[in-house]
Amino acid sequence: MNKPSILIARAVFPEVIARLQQHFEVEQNDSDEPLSRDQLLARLQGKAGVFTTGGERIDAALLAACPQLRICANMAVGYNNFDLPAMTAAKVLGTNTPDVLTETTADFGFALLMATARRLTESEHFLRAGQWTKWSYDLFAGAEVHGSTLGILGMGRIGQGIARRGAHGFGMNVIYHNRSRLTPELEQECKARYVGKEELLREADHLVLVLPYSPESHHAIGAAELAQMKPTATLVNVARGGIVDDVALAKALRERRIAAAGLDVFEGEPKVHPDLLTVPNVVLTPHIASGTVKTRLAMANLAADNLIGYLVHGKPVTPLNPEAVGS
Ligand code: 8YV
Repeated sequence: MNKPSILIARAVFPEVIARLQQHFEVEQNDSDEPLSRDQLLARLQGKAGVFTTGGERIDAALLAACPQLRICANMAVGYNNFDLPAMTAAKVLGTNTPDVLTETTADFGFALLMATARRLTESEHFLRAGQWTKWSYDLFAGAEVHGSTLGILGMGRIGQGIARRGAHGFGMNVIYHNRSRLTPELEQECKARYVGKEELLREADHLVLVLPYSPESHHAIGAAELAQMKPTATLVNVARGGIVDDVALAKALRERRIAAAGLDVFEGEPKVHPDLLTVPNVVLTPHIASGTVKTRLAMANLAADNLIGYLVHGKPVTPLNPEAVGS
């Protein structure tokens, strides 16, 4: 029997490609460079599945041009690159990679919080530039982490992981806001108290964003929200670019409306707004929150499991819209 054909849209672990080759005719983009929209459309012709990495936009126009496509397997937990209703209408399955990255991403969220509060990169740049000539009482004095109030906006699995680290590891007072409230058991486990968004903004010493991107969460943190935060507060975004209004944030940082920010994601990344590159009180990382070798390999293998599960055995592992295909 002929093997189904799939496209791997971006370079990925060779061992994962080898696994996929056991089941499929595999065409792959060997480069780290994303395919252009036209290249993606051309290379998807005749393919039953595509391994995406979160950057490839799958929408109604692409689906109409690729009628043989049956599954898009994202190597990411976020799937804002998928127009899921359009995929469901076209009977195309979408899958993502939940759970395998939760703890690693929560580790990084906490690392970014600490680096931001304790001014890690700003002080390192100072030292590397040869500017450290003496000790002084307020040299890079930052904000306290232990015992302070940790605010979390978006309390899914990663948000809960960050809450646990804060409450159990650093004795923090954890408050959160989310579309839906956690069960009392989960609230107790995370030692987290549900509050309204305004109270969250007002009370948090450190505010961590972990909510999915959608038109509703676009610029959830803009000038008005930043104005409600404490001037001593830090803001951390490990969710998606576009949730924060980067221009408003750069202005708030420059004017010390808030003390500092830690950003792993940006509007229009990999481009970073030039205003953010020139303010000193921001820690910037290139979307690496899930980036340990073990976790990235687990994510890639889960995306592969979904392709194999659905196209070979009719059963995907982590489907987003199972109703689309009755699986
Ligand atoms: C990915 C992420 O590395 O899982 C997500 O949603 O943001 C990251 O873990 C990125 O999306 C590339 O696939």
